[in-house]
Amino acid sequence: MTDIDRAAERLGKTKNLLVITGAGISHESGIPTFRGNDGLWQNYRAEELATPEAFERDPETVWEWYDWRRGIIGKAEPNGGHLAIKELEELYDNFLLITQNVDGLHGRAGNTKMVEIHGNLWRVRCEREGTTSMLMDVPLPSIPPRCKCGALLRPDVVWFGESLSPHALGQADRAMEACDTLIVVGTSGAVYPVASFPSTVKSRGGFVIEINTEPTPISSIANIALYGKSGDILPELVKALRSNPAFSPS
Ligand code: BJW
Repeated sequence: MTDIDRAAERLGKTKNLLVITGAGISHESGIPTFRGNDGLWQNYRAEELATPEAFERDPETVWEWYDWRRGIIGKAEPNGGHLAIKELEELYDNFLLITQNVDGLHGRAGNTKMVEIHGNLWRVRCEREGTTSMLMDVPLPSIPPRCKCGALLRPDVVWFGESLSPHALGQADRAMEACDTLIVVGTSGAVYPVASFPSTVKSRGGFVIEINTEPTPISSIANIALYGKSGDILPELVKALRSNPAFSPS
C-alpha cells in the first residue's frame, strides 16, 4: 500500500476534516513562497517589510512591495491543489480550511468554509478609522494609497508582532478540537501561532497528513508525510479517496 493509499484510507474514515495551507500551495500558480531558495525573503528582509514598524517608517516601500506582489497574484490562477481542496470541501459536511495565504486563490477556487488567518492583500484598512474595503487596482494609481478621510490605507494582513483576529483564532481552535484529520499543505511551519496547530491537533488525538516538497518541523509529528508538489499530490489523493469503496461522501 502506498502512502497516498494510506492517507486516502484515513480520509475515507474521516468525519471532520481540517486543512491548513501555506505559501507552497500557490507556488505552482507562479506565486513566490517566503522562505527557501526562490522565496520572497531571499531578496527582502521580513523585518523591513512585514512589520507595523516598517510601515510606520516607510509606507511607500512597503506598498511598493505589495503592489509588486499584487501584480503577480492578479495574473495567477488557482492550480490543481486549490481545486482539489475545493473538492474536499464538497465531500465533507464538516470541513474547514485555514489558510495563511493572503492571495485569495482559495476563494477564487470556490472554497467558502475558510479562514484567511493572516488576512487578504486585496483588502485595505484605514489607519485612522479602522474600516476595511477591497482595493483591486493593479498597479495602484498612487502609492501609498489613502482613505477618503486622508489617512493612510494599509494592507489588511497580519504582520509580525501583530495579533491574529480573536474570531479567526476561535474558529481555528474549535476546528482543531473537532477534527479527526488534519491535512497540512505547503507551509514551512516556521511562523506561529499556525506552526503549532499540527501538534495541537495531534495532542488532541487527531491524525496529521503533511504535504510538502521537503521535510519540515511538522514532518516529525505527521502520521503520514507525502513529499511532492501539492498540485500533483492533492488531486491524486482526492482521486484515491473517491475510489475508496468504504468512503461515502457526507
Ligand atoms: C511546497 C511547494 C509545492 C514550496 N507544494 N509545498 C512562538 C515562538 C516564537 C515566535 C513567536 C511565537 N509566537 C509568535 C511569535 C512571533 C511571530 C513568529 O512566528 N515568529 C517566527 C518567525 C519565529 N509571530 C507573530 O508575530 C504572529 N503574531 C502573533 O503571534 O501575535 C502574538 C505574539 C506576537 C509576538 C510574540 C508573541 C506573540 C503574526 C505572524 C504573521 C505572519 N505574517 C506573514 C506575512 C503576511 C502578510 C503578507 O503575506 O504580506 O505571513 S509572514 C509569512 O509567513 C506569511 C505567511 O503566511 C507565513 C508562513 O509562511 P509559509 O506559508 O509557511 O511559507 P514559507 O515560504 O515559509 O514555506 C513554504 C513551504 O511550501 C515550504 O515548506 C516549501 O517546501 C513548500 N513548498 N512549493 C508543496 N509546490
